[in-house]
Formats: sequence, C-alpha cells, structure tokens
Amino acid sequence: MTTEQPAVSGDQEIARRTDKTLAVPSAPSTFADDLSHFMLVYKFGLAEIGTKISILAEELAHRGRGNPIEHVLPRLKTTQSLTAKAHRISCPLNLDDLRARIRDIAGIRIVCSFVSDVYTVADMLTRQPDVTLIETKDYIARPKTNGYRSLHLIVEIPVFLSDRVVSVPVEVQLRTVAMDFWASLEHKIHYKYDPDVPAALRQELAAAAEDAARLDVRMERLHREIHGPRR
Ligand code: 0O2
Repeated sequence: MTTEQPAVSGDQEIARRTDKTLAVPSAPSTFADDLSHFMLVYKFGLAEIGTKISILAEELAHRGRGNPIEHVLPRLKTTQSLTAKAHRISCPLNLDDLRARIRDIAGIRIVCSFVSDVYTVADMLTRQPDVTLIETKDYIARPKTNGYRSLHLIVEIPVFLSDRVVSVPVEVQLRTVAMDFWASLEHKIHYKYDPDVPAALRQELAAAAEDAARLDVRMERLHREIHGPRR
C-alpha cells in the first residue's frame, strides 16, 4: 500500500520512479537485507505520526483542560512477525505483495482517558491535510465477539526521502485506559492458551469487557459533572 508521489511537481525523473525502487536493490542482497531496507520507510512513517501525536498532546495540555492522551505506544512489526503474518494470510513473501497487503507494519497505540477523547483525537489527527484516512474499524461502536474494543484507523502519511516522497500506511489504534487494560490481559491469556482459551475464561473475559465499558461510561459522566465537556 506504499505509493509514491513526485517530490517536486513537474520533475519527470522523480515522477517516473515507482515504489519498486524500494523493491529492487542496487547490489545483490539477501531477502533479509531487502526486508530491513523495506522496513525503513515504515519506521520513518511512525516517527512522523509520533511527532503529530506529541504535538497534539502537548498543545491540548496547554489549553488548560487536561491532556486527553494518557500514553502512546509506537511499534514496528519485527521481520519475524511480518513474515509470520504473511504466512497466516497467504501473502507471497515479496516486497510488493507485503506492501500491498499488510498495512499494519507501522502501528501506534494511543491510549486516552475517555471514550469521547478517542474520537476527538482521531478526528484531530485525520483532519490534518497530510494525513489520508484509508480505513476505519470501529470496534467501540461494534465490539468484537470476545469483547475487544478500540478504534482502528489505517492512515497514510507522506515521508520525504532524499529523492522522493513515499506515502506510508500506519495503523493507529485508539482506546481508553480501561479498554487497554482489558486488551493487554486478553492478549496474555490468548498467548498462554493459544489457540484454545477455555470457554469459561472466554465468558469471564467477555463479561470483564462489559464491566470495563460500563466503567468508561461512568468515569466520563463523573468527569463531565466535575469539569463539563472538554473544549
Ligand atoms: P500486534 O502485535 O498487536 O500488531 P489481522 O489480525 O491484523 O490479520 P486485521 O483486520 O488487519 O487482521 O486486524 P484488526 O482487526 O484491525 O486488528 C489488528 C490488531 O488489533 C492486532 O494486531 C491487535 O493489536 C489488535 N487486536 C485486534 N483484535 C484483538 C483482540 O481480540 N484482542 C486483543 N488483545 N487485541 C486485538 P496483531 O497483528 O494481532 O498483533
């Protein structure tokens, strides 16, 4: 899903280049070398998004109504987890297919205080003119059957390289502290029992997710009673 645009409008030479530049190394190299080179632009995309989120957090804190962003966790897929995912989704192990089919190579998790903050921050980010929203999966409005809640966005962001601009997809996961607490425990349980989490435990987890959602509603109501809605 990485696409390129001319770095300088009208520059035929640069415009002619395609993202295959990244797929065709100039010297013979192993696939592992190609892959680590390929991952670089995702690292840069993550840095760009990370800066945007830091700016939002700091600026919002200065508005005097509190920072809605509790913490941020960027992560770049390791080459092992990338190849494992490729295997799982039957994606051929070549850079063009990986680029087109795996859009969460760069990912960032934004944990917010309240549910309304999740949507506010998502909106502030996706309204920026250099951020293109590609896909939204709203697991808060429609939780997964196991109880998982989060707002997932795939956005594309331009990365300015020495000779071209590359548009890099980044998966942004936004959730509340309560959703994050639940998801991290569920992840550990899932990992421990992989793939067969006992039915009783699955039910407990689903019930805990409902409790967490109720807590979110209650905490937000309390917050509004004390402070009014965030401006
Ligand atoms: P990691 O290491 O966290 O990145 P996919 O599962 O990626 O093939 P899709 O449709 O791309 O399918 O993914 P989706 O539904 O947008 O969710 C991808 C990521 O969301 C996962 O990444 C998790 O981080 C998180 N996630 C989704 N569902 C659950 C869930 O039920 N429980 C928890 N704890 N997290 C979830 P990865 O790739 O699994 O791993």
